Amino acid sequence: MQETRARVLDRIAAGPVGGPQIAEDLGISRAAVWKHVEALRAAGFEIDSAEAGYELISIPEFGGPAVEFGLDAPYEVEYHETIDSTNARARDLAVDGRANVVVLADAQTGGRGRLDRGWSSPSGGIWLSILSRPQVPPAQAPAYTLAAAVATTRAVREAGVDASIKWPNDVLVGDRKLAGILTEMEGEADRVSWLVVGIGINANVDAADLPTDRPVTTVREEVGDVDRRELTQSLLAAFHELTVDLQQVLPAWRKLSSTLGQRVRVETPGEEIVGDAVDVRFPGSLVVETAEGTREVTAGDCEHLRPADP
Ligand code: BT5
Repeated sequence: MQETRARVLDRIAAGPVGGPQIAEDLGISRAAVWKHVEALRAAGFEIDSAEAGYELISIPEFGGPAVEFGLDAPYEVEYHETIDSTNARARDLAVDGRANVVVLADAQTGGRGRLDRGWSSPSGGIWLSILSRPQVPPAQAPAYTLAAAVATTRAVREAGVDASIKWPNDVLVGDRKLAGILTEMEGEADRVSWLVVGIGINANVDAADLPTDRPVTTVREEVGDVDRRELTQSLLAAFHELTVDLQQVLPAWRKLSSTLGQRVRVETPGEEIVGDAVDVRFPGSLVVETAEGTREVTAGDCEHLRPADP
């Protein structure tokens, strides 16, 4: 949201406050205040103008201004009712030189998973991509994926969903997938140029509208519909807080992961590794004890095996 408009909104939220008072405090004209109020109303903020001045009655349920209002993280939020892919849009913004932008959508028509897989994104979900330019080497990018999984898991747990993380980036309830993360970046040998962390949460959607090739679930199925604005704000605040100091990520991830202690099969680009997942190491590799010794796996698809599986 434009900075002056955000300040007008903050004043009204702390109100009731008269237009002339806002104009004086912010050093703008009364006409400008009125224009900002009209724009806020058009964005869905219900603002009463009574004798005591402007009063904030309600905020929109979802959308860019709604998520930005009261957000405890330094992101601008660009909202789309429908978009092909928030990751694709965030990449375009990266090329334009932007940073600290969250692209958020109600629905995606071309949502993407890893390795060119598709990602179903019907209306009612939380589909978002966080564009940032962290001053770190590209090798540390996996820590952001783990941070996103932690932030997502914390946020959905606050909403009452019993979620945990399957290495590296799946948020599951039991063995059913609730959310996925797709991290993309561009960088040189020693520094990330831009990083896009895409997070898709099956929030207020029916599981019947999602693919059936793997077990899936939604917040709606688990606990009923959630306040998407609150969930998104909580997720973004947690992600920001974790990524300010990446050393916090692994301890937080270990606490929320269901992979550690499990027998796993990891499909890596070159081979299949089977063993016991014993730890995760910075910036995000999985340590697996196999029959041939200890392996550290940096990327791949992980499957939890039941003890009886070969
Ligand atoms: C992921 O890929 O889990 C990463 C998903 C990232 C999606 C977000 S939404 C916002 C942003 N914009 C984008 O375009 N993408 C990101 P992967 O681990 O490869 O899982 C993909 C597989 O999950 C598919 O092949 C399906 O089997 C399954 N799948 C597809 N849609 C799903 C959904 N909504 N919920 C659960 N599973 C799904």
